[in-house]
Amino acid sequence: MKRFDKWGNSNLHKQWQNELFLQAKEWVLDAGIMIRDNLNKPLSVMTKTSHKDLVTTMDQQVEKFFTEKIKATYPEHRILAEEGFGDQVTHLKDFVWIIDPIDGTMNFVHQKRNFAISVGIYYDYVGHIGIIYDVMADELYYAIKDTGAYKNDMKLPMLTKDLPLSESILGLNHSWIMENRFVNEKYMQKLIKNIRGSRTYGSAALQFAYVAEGSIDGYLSMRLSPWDFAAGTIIVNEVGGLTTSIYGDSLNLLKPSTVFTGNPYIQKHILDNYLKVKEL
Ligand code: 2AM
Ligand code: CA
Repeated sequence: MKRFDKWGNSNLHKQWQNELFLQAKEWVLDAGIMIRDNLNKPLSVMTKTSHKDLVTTMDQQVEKFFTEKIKATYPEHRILAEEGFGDQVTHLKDFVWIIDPIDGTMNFVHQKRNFAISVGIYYDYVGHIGIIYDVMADELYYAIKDTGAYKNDMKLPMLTKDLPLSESILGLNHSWIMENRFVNEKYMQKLIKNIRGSRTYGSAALQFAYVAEGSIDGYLSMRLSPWDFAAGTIIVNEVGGLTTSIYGDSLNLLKPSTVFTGNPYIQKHILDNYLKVKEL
């Protein structure tokens, strides 16, 4: 059992921040091995809110792995996790781990790739550690607050400030250009014409990681839950990216939300010129 009493109410000490990161990283890599080792074994797939919203026994097994490890090692830490093995989290005082055991479950089930483990660690409402692990590509994206973001052991450069829209790639799905309840689709169709390309990857966490590494320049979603964006916002933030709702508000880590993360220059430009929101 470990305690972080030394931290008291002050900011995290770098040494402890690093220790917590190393522990979280080890568990994430172990969970990745567990998933890869079981990839071709029979899987129970269940639907949750709709036929598009899937959960498998592997999502549950991985989440249980994390909750058991965290509870045994850091009993005072709380856990907000997708499949319900964590705690009822109503505030982000002290330590909270926000976990998606498999982000992109549909990809996991149908494609056996393009899914990720996402772990964000918050302390007194501030995101300190973000880890996104592309399990099949064995690519670990991570950030520790104020020390930068990394892909494996390569430091990711800060995002460029003067990116023209005509050279930008956006991650977004087709619902944005169809009639929808959030935004005027005509402006979104114009946006698609003006950018270089669009992509749909099916994993929110991976798209945050891609924004951080600059392989896409923005990512839009109409509804994400805290475990989908908890780690990603920390990583994108460390390279100077911006993450807000589509209304330009900062995200609440305890509620589902629309999400728009991206290069700071185009994020603001698109918010102001293309996201013509409808009154709810
Ligand atoms: P998940 O696989 O962990 O559920 C797919 O478009 C992306 O959006 C995935 O990252 C998926 O995460 C996330 N998502 C969040 N809420 C969803 C929902 N209700 N249905 C489908 N995907 C959802
Ligand atoms: Ca999930």
